Amino acid sequence: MQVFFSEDHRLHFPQAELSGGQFVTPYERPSRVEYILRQLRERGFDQPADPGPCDMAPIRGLMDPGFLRFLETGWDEWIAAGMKGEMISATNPVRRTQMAREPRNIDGKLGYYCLAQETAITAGTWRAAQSSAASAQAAQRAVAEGAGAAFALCRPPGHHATADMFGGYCFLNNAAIVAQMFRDGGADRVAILDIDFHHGNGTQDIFYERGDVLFASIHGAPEDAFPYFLGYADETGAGAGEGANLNLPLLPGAGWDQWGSALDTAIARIRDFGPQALVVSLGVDAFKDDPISFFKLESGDFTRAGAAIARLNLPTVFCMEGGYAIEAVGINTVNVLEGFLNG
Ligand code: SP5
Ligand code: ZN
Repeated sequence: MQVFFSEDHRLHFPQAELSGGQFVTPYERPSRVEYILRQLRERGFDQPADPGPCDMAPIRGLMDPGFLRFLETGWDEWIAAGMKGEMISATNPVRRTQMAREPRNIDGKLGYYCLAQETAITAGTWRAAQSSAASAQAAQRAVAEGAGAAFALCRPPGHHATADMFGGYCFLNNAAIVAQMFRDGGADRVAILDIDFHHGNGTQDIFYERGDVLFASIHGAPEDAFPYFLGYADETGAGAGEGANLNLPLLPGAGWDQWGSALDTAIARIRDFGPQALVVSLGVDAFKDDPISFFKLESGDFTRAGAAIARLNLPTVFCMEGGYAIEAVGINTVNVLEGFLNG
């Protein structure tokens, strides 16, 4: 399986994450990928290939122009305004406020485009986000050209980012970009399977009213888990997208019995949908020792998940998402890929 990865992820390394009322070292940190690279190497995967530059055309087609402008120029504006720290949002549009007017002030703009304050923007964030999307795009091209599957070792992750908001450690929605590229390349229907512990609110939102991209997600129930305000089972899609959104929320403590059976449900729905390509939002934060999550998967369960996904027999792009039990992130990620290859 081809692997795509850019060293430019290192340009995004905020010092601060607001967590439990304290600033902590961000859970989503550069060293996560070292553990994944090491497992790939030790277990005989191809040397990761550099993806080359990010193609902004498919991204501009999917994302809000004001949001992209903000990501591109926000840091310079922030510094020019005399701000001293990382870009951490303090004021957001909420119930009964204006949702459609971008403020002129950079602090206002930051709040306008932010969906969760744990995520800071720094000088190199935009370039890192582009390099992450570039890996996803290179994986898509490889699969479109006939590779059965490819792994995009994306960092920062993507599935919380909407067309017009960043947060949940995400800036550009890599899985959504890949799905759209498959559509643009001639696939009539594309499925996205999101196995990250957190609900992929951004991906769901981007495709919610579309019937050509199925989104299926297994995640911590929104009553109990980030991103809290989306991910309920009764969100089934709207308009042309009615029936093309499947949320499988699970309660704290869910292990393989429940998670594996939710995976079977998601896979059955994907099979019924009849897609020509599959995108997997591959988070491994459903692991039992994950510091910010509450499922109980064992490392071996990730191998079983990969094997189950392989039974769909579809051209597949894996995009890396979350996973914060740092020592186990590589093992669990590569278990999914190996389970897929042997499945
Ligand atoms: C890609 C991805 O996995 N993003 C996850 C973003 C989660 N952000 C906030 C999580 C808040 C959890 N707080 C737990 C505190 C543990 N001491
Ligand atoms: Zn996650």
